Formats: sequence, structure tokens, C-alpha cells
Amino acid sequence: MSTERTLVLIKPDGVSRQLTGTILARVEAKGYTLADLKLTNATRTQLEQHYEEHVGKPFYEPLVEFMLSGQMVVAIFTGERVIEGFRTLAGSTEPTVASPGTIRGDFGRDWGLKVQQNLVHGSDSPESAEREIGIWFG
Ligand code: IDP
Ligand code: MG
Repeated sequence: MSTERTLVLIKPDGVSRQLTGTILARVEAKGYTLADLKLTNATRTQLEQHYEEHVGKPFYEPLVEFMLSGQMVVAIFTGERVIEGFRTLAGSTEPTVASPGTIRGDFGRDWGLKVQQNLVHGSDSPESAEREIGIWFG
């Protein structure tokens, strides 16, 4: 298995709740290597590209509005099987049912039934990772 890289976002809820350090520490503690990092405000164009698979779904527009609501952290982590490994650390999409011990399971709550506020994003395949890294790091 060769070294992979993945695109990690700490969404605006994670940054505003001051969980940035806690989340990054968990990923580093797992042994993945931080390769790039920045704090940024997303543009609608970047989000349209990032979430292109979800365009037209009922949650798409609220998701984009949420992602525009505050600063985000954008990071690249590297390591063997980091794509799968980060998604395991993140937990399942809905924070209420995400397992304890995961980022979403420990810190997420589906505030107001807003599943979009689930703290983090991680790429789901090598192809997605390269595409998403291009969007956020050019
Ligand atoms: P993932 O982030 O676990 O890969 P996806 O299905 O790719 O989940 O959905 C992308 C993002 O869209 C989720 O992380 C979440 O923020 C949001 N989302 C997904 N499903 C819903 C929903 O049913 N309602 C509201 N937001 C959703
Ligand atoms: Mg996804």
C-alpha cells in the first residue's frame, strides 16, 4: 500500500467551537502527517465544486450556506490508508448516531436537526482527494 493523501476540512462549527486543535491533535496522534494547513473563508464556487455530487439534493443549499457561515480549516494529511483512516476517525455522517470515540460522535449533536454541522470533511477516495486538494490548494 503506497502513501496516500487526503483533504480534511474542519467545518465552520468546528472552528467556531474552538475544536480545531483538538481535531488536528487526534489526526496527528493517529500517526498521520500534516502536509499543508490554512484557515480560509470558502467561496461559493469552491463549494459548488467540492460538493458537486450533492447538487440538487434537498440539503445542498443549506449545506453551502452553512459552509459559508464562518472560517474553515483546510488541511492535507498523508499516510498509509489515510483516506479510510481519517473517515474512521471522523465517524458516520450523522453526529447523533456516530460512534463515541469518533470526532463526530464525541463532539457532534445534530443541532436543530442540522446534519450538515458535523465538524469535519474527509475525502472518500484517492480520486476525490486529488480533485478536492486542487479546489482548496490550487
Ligand atoms: P460525508 O461528509 O460523511 O462524506 P456526504 O453524504 O458526502 O457525507 O454528505 C456531505 C455533507 O452534507 C455531510 O458531511 C453533511 O454535512 C451534509 N449532509 C449529508 N446528508 C445530509 C442531510 O440529510 N441533511 C443535511 N445535511 C446533510
Ligand atoms: Mg462525502
